[in-house]
Amino acid sequence: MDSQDLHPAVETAAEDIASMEIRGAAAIAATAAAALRAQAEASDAETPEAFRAELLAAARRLRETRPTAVSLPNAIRYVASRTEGDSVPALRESVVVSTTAFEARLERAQSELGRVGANRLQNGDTIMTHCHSTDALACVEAAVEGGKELSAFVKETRPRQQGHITARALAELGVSVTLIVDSAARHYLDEADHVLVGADSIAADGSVINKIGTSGLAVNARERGVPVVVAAQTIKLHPETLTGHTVEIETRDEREVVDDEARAGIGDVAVANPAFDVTPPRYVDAIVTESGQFPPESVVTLMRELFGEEHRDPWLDAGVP
Ligand code: RUB
Repeated sequence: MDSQDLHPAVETAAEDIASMEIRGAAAIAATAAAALRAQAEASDAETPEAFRAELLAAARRLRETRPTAVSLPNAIRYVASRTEGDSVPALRESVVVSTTAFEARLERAQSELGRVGANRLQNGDTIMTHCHSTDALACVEAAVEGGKELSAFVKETRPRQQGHITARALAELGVSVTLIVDSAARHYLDEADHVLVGADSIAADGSVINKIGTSGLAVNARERGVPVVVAAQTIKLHPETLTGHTVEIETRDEREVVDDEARAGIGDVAVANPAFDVTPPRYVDAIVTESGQFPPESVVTLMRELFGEEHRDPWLDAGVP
């Protein structure tokens, strides 16, 4: 099967994820699950083998869009490991059931981790945020629902300025928001009680991979004595790092940093645009998940529990038809 046989919903989802129309690790995972369901529901495959081949092609197309957010392969892994049956209708039904269960689980996990994260926030606290994370926002939402009043320094987050989304969302929750340029973060850290960020991937050693700039913020926060809290559902745990793999850091279009006209004005320079960076565990105080709060160094225990020692991607590993 080749790409033109993919269901349009898969192609649209892949394009929306690649262009960041849909962005943020949790939303990417939910979109991938819905696209797999659309592919399964619309399939006119005549044999189970043909059906599986279609799903495999859809999974590959979705996975190639953004390499850093592990929620995407984890979503595919979740669905693939539950795709079973001897006939096309049975296989189709299993994909519908597992993708729907996956979406419900994502939502549940986010509100559960929100309640855990909210316990760290005291009435009158000030947080500092980076990028836009729905997991981090869930902690604030739960704290506000619990009657706590909060303030926030919101980093704008160059180059795509996802901080604007965070600023709007926090203001709608009734949080008192101050939007700042990224380079003002250290200046205001003395006034912050917590740095609260999300994650795209968490490695077995407790390293946190999140939007570029997170690691610098964490190092500054450590120097200032401000705790760094990472809100991340367990879908962000990267099972392949248990066996020594590293997390690929996505590099994006240089024009996100500087447009062609401005660049021509600058002259002959290189431009680099890495989308994410790695914060070593020593700069992270806590990882808040739906299963509770963990020091980064102990997240490996949770990973082993959830993923076991085998980390095959049934649809994605080499050799699978
Ligand atoms: C988004 C980003 C977010 C994480 C977590 O980067 O770094 O902090 O994805 O988000 P981008 P969530 O805008 O490049 O996708 O908590 O919503 O899963």
